[in-house]
Amino acid sequence: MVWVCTSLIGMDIHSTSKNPVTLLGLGDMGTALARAWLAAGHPLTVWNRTPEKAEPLAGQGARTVAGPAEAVAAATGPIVLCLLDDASVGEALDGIDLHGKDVINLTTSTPAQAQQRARWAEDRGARFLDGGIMAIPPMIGRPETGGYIFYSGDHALFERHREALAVPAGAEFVGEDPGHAALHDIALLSAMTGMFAGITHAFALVGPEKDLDRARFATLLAEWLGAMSGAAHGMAAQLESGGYTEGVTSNLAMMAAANDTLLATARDQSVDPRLLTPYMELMRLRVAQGHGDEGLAGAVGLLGGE
Ligand code: FVH
Repeated sequence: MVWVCTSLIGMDIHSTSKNPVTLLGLGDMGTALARAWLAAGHPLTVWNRTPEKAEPLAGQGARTVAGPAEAVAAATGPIVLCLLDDASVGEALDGIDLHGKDVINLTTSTPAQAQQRARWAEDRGARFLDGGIMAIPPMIGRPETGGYIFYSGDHALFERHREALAVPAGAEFVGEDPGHAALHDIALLSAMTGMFAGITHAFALVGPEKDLDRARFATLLAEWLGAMSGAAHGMAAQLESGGYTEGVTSNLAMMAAANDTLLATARDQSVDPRLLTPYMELMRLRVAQGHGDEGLAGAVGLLGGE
């Protein structure tokens, strides 16, 4: 019985000793992050340029401060930035003493901006991690949705705050180069953009068909895209080995020929093919270079970036 009581007291102490978090930026994403940390019992200090956005969080237990300098000065744990863009980070923290502080920037940035922001923070005596959020606000604080955040930069800093960082979404460290989280983030968002372009074209194709069940079509579309997304693994293996014909089941020459059927159908349905043609042009070029027996990996080099 004595042991049980001690154990319960121990649990109690633990639950009230969560790492304090300071959060600058209470837009849609910042507010979702704030709610997740509050729900998990982390003491939270918040600041937002437009102070009214902090009021509901104050009612839920957050401490609000009047300005970013006050928030930073009071911070004893991670200072998380979730602002509109890199320029707003510079504006919000301009002239503020960051010496000895742990700065974690979840604002979407380019890899170059993230690297530059890391140098900027370190020049001011701060430790720095950059993050790229792979989630939308309703996914925050709900692990079952599969949202996560890429982190890169100071690995020791990531480990120090790992528990707090894992509260809003999964925490995935992708390297000590501070630009790597943004690189992963932007690469995945770019792939998503291509996918949305394909979905847009598909709905335009079936658009005039009055008797088509769009909900059923959407299910088929999502399942097909899911099945085809496995091609990423094959491309990665070929790019690693340099053997672009290894294990090819659907070669480029066949796909380029099928593209003519895709374009003819777009024409018949009076659909503008502009979302597809740049990629088809790349495939045609690779075939014209004599690589019709390859899969899609050879097209990567045509875009540069090597
Ligand atoms: N929302 C989403 O779906 C995406 C999911 C993936 C990651 N993004 C990135 O997260 C950053 C914040 O996004 P957000 O959704 O919170 O954006 P907004 O609701 O527009 O809020 C923007 C906040 O930034 C503040 N702000 C803007 N400029 C300044 C400035 N010069 N100085 C200080 N703060 C600034 C703004 O303040 P206010 O307008 O309320 O006064 C908001 O707090 C973003 O990088 C996304 O790409 C979200």
